[in-house]
Amino acid sequence: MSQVPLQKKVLSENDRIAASLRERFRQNEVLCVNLISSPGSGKTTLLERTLEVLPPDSRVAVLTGDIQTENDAARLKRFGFPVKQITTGGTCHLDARMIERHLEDWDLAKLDTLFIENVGNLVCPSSYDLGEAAKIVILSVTEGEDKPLKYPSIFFKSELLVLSKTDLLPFVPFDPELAERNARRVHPGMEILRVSCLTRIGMAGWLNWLRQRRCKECELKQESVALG
Ligand SMILES: Nc1nc2c(ncn2[C@@H]2O[C@H](COP(=O)(O)OP(=O)(O)OP(=O)(O)O)[C@@H](O)[C@H]2O)c(=O)[nH]1
Ligand SMILES: [Mg+2]
Repeated sequence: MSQVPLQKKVLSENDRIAASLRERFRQNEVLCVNLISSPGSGKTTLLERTLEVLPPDSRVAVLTGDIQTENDAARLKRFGFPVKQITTGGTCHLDARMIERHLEDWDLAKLDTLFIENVGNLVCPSSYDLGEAAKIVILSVTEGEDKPLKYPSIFFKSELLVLSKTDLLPFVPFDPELAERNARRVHPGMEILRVSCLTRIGMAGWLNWLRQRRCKECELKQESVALG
């Protein structure tokens, strides 16, 4: 079999599992978000700053993906919420089957929000639906304003852009307005938040976005129940 049909088959199998995960998240009213960025843009740090301010009884959990090591899970477990590492052993993205397998012994009815931290990579994760309600792309200010134009797929598919490490703006030649214009050239109307996990400026906006996104998910569920 040539490479193209095989890849199509893999992706359609992934889509089938992702659709069943999406339905399970919907039934259980779980907001699932898929965080995607280049290595080191600040996915785990954003999750650390998020988990540290949540009340201890918050119904959140994290699946964090990496090619090697359990480092990110170890960082995130300190906050007391359920966290699992998915180690891909070389694969440059998470796929829906990995998510399904790692959810086997978690009761989704006990969750409101599931964070998925994808493997650090701006390309491959964009092709794999994980059943999430929203993809979120993180771009740090040390990466260059041109990245939305060079890696358009993930910026097009993501609902939200988090421009991270904004505390470094005085020290790097990076024009945030240009980066945002580039993101909106690829994805008109894209939501954008500027966040520094160091100073925590912008964290309130991020937490508010999460809250509102969760409300939207619950409203969609109620609408679909009302429609029968
Ligand atoms: N100055 C500054 N540094 C940050 C910020 N957020 C993260 N960092 C630093 O950036 C580095 C990488 O952060 P991580 O959160 O590990 O990045 P990641 O995206 O999870 O990395 P991978 O999982 O390896 O892809 C660490 O040294 C963080 O301390 C920020 O807002 N400001
Ligand atoms: Mg990480």
